[in-house]
Amino acid sequence: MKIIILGLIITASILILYAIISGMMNFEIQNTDNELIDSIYSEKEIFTEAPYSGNTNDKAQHVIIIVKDSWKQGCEVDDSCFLPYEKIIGVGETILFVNQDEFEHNVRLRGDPNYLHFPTDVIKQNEYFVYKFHELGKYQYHCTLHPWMEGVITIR
Ligand SMILES: [Cu+2]
Repeated sequence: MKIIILGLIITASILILYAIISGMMNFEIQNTDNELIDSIYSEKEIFTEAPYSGNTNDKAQHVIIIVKDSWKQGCEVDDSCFLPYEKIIGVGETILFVNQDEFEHNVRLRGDPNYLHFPTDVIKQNEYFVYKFHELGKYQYHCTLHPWMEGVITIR
């Protein structure tokens, strides 16, 4: 009987510890995005918003990076053309896309002829735009100039 109770206490402790650690990790991931977003907004001599871009004036909550040298084929091998490759966010949340490559890129959802940064057709180096996602779903997106550049956004 004592052994069973001891076992339960140990199991509960491990579960609680796991919850605390995973909670801290989530916080860190969120925090990393926030720091990057703040630096993109504040370093105006480096980063500029693409003209007439995005579908919101809300501050960005999440970031997707268009990775340097993704204009060259090869980044698709380890899903590193857009980072993170898959982004999971909530309904009504915003993502800032920033182009860290020297080449121009665009972002288009599969099956949608409009750019997310409509009506601007390209995002230049160090330009960004912010897009708000209103509907649940799993969205695949790509760059039409470099079709190997793909990513996934999940809204839940
Ligand atoms: Cu591209």
